[in-house]
Amino acid sequence: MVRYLVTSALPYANGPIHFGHVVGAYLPADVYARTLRMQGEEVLYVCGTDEHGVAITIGAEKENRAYGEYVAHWRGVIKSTFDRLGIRFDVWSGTSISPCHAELSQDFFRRLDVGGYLLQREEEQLYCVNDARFLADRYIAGTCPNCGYPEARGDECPRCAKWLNPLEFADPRCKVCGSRPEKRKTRHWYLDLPKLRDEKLGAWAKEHEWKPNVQTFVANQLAEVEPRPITRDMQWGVPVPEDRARGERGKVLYVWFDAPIGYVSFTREWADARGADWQSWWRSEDTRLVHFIGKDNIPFHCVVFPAMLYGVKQGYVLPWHVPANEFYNLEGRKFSTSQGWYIDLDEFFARFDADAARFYLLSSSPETKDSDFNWKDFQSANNVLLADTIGNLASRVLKFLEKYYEAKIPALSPEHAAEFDRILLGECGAFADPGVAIREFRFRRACEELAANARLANVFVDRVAPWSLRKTEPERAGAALATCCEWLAVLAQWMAPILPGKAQKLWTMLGNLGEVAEQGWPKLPVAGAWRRGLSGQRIGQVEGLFPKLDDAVIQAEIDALHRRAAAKA
Ligand code: B3M
Ligand code: ZN
Repeated sequence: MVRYLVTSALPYANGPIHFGHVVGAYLPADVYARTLRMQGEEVLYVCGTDEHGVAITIGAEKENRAYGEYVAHWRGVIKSTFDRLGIRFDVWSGTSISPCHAELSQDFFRRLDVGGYLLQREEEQLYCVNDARFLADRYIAGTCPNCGYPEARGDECPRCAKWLNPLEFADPRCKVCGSRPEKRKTRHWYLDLPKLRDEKLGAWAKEHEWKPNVQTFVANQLAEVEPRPITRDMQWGVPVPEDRARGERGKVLYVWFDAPIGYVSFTREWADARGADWQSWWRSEDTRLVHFIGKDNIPFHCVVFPAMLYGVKQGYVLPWHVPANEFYNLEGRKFSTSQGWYIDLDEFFARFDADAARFYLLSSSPETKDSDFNWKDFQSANNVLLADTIGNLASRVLKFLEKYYEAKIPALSPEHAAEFDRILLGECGAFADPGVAIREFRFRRACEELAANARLANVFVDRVAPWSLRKTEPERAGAALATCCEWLAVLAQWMAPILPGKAQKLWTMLGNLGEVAEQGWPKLPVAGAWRRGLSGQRIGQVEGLFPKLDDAVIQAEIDALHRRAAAKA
């Protein structure tokens, strides 16, 4: 049987995550996993933090904290943001703590080396005599040879954005101690990507029908691919395995080499904890491996990691889909903590509802081009699509039952059922199963369809007008309301992956027991064969589902954003 192995890019344990990350790689994956589960598929959703690399060692050193303690802090902070957003992984771990991660990463290196897919090359790099270490890119400062900016970093110039080779600095400086480093020879390992492309990846990449943005990118990347260095001279990371080091010391695997192996080691950690078989997930033709990522991670997920998975010759599956998103901005500008252009998520969740945020983020997500979080659009998604459309449908139907039908779902004769099916399913417009769009990674569309489905049900209510029928034809009015309740139950199930909290609330308000997410996935209703038979059921406590957001509340957020950015500037 097919199984879905779903991953989200492992966030760096180096700072908080923002809505740009959330909408790029986490929220769509969570919705995808929840939907497939309701549809009866076997799904495993894997994530955790990426905890090695220079960005992290510099971050920790700045704060004078031990690396392990520093990454543990961010691992926890990031996880709590995901918890608040209702993003639920089956396993959450970290590359510096997962029990088999180092060993497995070394095993990948070893097998690639034995298989002839690694090259060793000697090169010159800057070495700080004072600190007795090689300086990886960001540990070096100097004057930009391109624009003359005196504080350029070893990897790029923050002023002119040019990628730099630190050997070109006339005045290189060690960022740790300020002394002038010297050039020394060092040997590094490179992954022979051209060879892996010619053997396998080139043909494999052509077999796929991925999103056009991904497809084009990968084709270009493969055409000009070169061997890539996969080791670094530093202490923090997975050491190059001794039996393959050929006398070299003080070298670790490059962070982008070990990080994606985290998907495998975290799966193994999950499986070991419950006596399950991790190999049936990673080494089985039945597995569909789906990587949710932002577009900057495409090369590693579509070229480098597949090359590694193939090169170890262990029967690993290669990715089935890589639904990469474009970039997400905030009110027309890049999210930037240092420039004050961000949304503090603690403050956000103190004031706003997580489900409303999920819905808005998905309905504005950068699926085919860059897009924006925009406060006014958030307000309108909440007020118009959620409150006026979905919330209003639920509350007008259920409040009426509370008031005039002793809080019970009324009876429904076969004649009335047939009449109302004709109207609801035939005359109000075409309903859409949002699960279809979700399986195609079209989350914006799924959100539109949820709202559109509720809108059509509102058309039904307006047309049949049970409120005015109640006095003249009480049975027919009751039957119409029962039809609405049946419809609301379907809607609650369809809402569950995107709006898990509100879907459960609606489900319970209808008087249903249990978890809505465990009810399976409803098919598109067909006349005469879609009702579950709710008549006679006592409804639950009726409450508003989506409180409206006032202009003043939204304006205050916009003002605060601009004030914070001005203060930083
Ligand atoms: N740590 C995330 C980033 O580039 C990076 C992803 C790793 S996925 C294996 O922001
Ligand atoms: Zn130094």
